[in-house]
Amino acid sequence: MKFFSKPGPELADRVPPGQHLTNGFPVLTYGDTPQVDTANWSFQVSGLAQPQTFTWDDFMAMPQSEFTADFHCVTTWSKLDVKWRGVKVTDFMQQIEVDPKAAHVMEHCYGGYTTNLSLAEFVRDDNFFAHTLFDQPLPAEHGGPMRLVVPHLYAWKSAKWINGLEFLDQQALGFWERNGYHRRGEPWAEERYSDRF
Ligand SMILES: Nc1nc2c(c(=O)[nH]1)N[C@H]1C(S)=C(S)[C@@H](COP(=O)(O)O)O[C@H]1N2
Ligand SMILES: [Mo]
Repeated sequence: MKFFSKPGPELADRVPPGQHLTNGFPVLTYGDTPQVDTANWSFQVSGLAQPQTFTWDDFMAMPQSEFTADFHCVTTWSKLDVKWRGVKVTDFMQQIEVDPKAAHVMEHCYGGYTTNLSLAEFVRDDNFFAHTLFDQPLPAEHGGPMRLVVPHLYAWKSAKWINGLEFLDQQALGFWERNGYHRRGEPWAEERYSDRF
């Protein structure tokens, strides 16, 4: 059986250079899968923003949206048309007060994983917090109960088990970014590895 395929011409313009399509949904986790239930889940806003803590119910009370997005892992697999449900980043941003000096964001997770992006890359219409995958509660191995999805960047920016955002005036590096991966990670530009090594 063939799991990875070369895209046909009709899909080729959706698959970034050096990527292959997969029909399954591989799990890519560094370390153990945290087990977090929604009753104990909490989400912290820190750094250059009004400090705030959100519960699961707080997130469920925000506007809920459906998303279909392509997913590109830097290890060269891409999955097209992943169906999610959750909260748009732009809707979430209505709930918080960010200092005008903030220009970067660090995503924090249960388990200690971090990943960074600029505020402009974070606050986009196509980014979202996801709690549902293909009409099922987001499985723990895919980041449940809640993950961020940033479709326009390599998937290591899509933090699983997300539990906080830290707003920063300067760029800081997250886990993979400190370990040789690109600070931005745009798949169409093949920003895979850091140029500092
Ligand atoms: N907390 C956390 N988030 C993470 C990771 C991780 O190891 N820990 N791996 C990243 C990487 S490299 C990828 S490709 C995607 C994979 O998501 P998936 O396991 O749902 O396919 O999650 C990203 N988010
Ligand atoms: Mo990845």
